[in-house]
Amino acid sequence: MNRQAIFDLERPLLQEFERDPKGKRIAQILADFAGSKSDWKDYALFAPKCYTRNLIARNEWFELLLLCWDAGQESPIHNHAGQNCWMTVMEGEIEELQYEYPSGRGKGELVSRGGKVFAQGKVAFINDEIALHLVRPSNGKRGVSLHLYSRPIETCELYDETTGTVVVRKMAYHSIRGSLVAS
Ligand code: CSS
Ligand code: FE2
Repeated sequence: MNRQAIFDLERPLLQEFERDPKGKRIAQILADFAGSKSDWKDYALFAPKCYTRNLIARNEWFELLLLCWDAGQESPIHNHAGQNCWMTVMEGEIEELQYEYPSGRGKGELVSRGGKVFAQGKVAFINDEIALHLVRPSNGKRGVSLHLYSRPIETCELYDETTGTVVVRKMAYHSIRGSLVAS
């Protein structure tokens, strides 16, 4: 099997959004990629402090990121700035815990909707109409996931689980197309 360059994923994804802005075939394109041989490991960079966000491609339609989660790392509970988010598992297993979007802001404890574990090659989908969520690797092991946001996300809201308090966070990259970003 030929080794696929991860950067070559941008073109078929872009063609799909130009064909269908809702991206009906996006999940299949990502699942096929997760099952193929690729150079994605060259761009999977971990950090001790926090999971990393490594930019693979960005254009007017979407942003494609490789997220690397060391064992024990997790995202805050967050929303997706009104955008659609697809997540494919490249390595390990990734757990998603969903929470209800509060009808009022800062209105106390968030309501949990439970969780789901995604195995390698599986694709998850979320947006603000579905839920808030927290993402982390499962089974005490590290994990890598490929995330597509359409359209790109500049900021998102973080929610405190016990108080429902919201803060806005500006999204940052750990690396861009393989080059570390100065912090
Ligand atoms: N939205 C989080 C990852 S979980 S979908 C992020 O982009 O950092
Ligand atoms: Fe998310």
